[in-house]
Amino acid sequence: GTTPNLTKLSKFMSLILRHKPETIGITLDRHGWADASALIAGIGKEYPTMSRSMLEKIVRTDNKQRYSFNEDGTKIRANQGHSIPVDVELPEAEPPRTLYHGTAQRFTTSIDAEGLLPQSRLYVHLSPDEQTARKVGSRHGEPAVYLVDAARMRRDGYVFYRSVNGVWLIKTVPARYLHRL
Ligand code: HQG
Repeated sequence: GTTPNLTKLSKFMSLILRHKPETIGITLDRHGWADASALIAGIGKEYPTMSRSMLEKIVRTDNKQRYSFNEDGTKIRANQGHSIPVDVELPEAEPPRTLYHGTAQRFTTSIDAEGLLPQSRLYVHLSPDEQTARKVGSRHGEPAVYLVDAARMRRDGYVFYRSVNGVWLIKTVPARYLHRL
């Protein structure tokens, strides 16, 4: 059906626009933009149903609003989640007093010792509510959720960024600001 197909295409787009553009022989500029026509042509080699209208539909309907077009629609990028070092011009933002991080239970010993590290990505990803965090954690196994004392981090000078799709990003979260729920 149409819906699972779009999900599959969106997953493939995440791989290309966040991690491995070389998979389809394209590059990203330093702000993470890919040429939309090149992306469509590249994806089309693996998935012949790919088209401009399908790309627009994916961007419009993606359940986490993962992608954005530039103003004239010639370029496209992922809003967050990159492992390759691009600057998507994230705005600094004032976080709510508490944020959440969902992870797997098996990572908690390490997190309690080292705090949250970005691992393969550019930033640690934080969620605005516990339920979202639990979902994020479930991707990795039996979930565990941490409360992040964002108010105290702000007082201590940490900078938070908010991606256009509402994900909170920060370089690291030392263990002293974490409380396991
Ligand atoms: C864990 C999805 C051991 C961290 C989601 C996480 C998100 C540590 C894993 C976005 C650690 C990295 C990102 C430490 C952190 N020791 N483990 N010191 N510090 N970790 O996938 O946050 O659907 O790179 O807890 O919704 O799970 O792709 O990060 O479990 O927004 O759009 O290391 O990806 O969005 O895993 O997910 P990930 P994440 P999309």
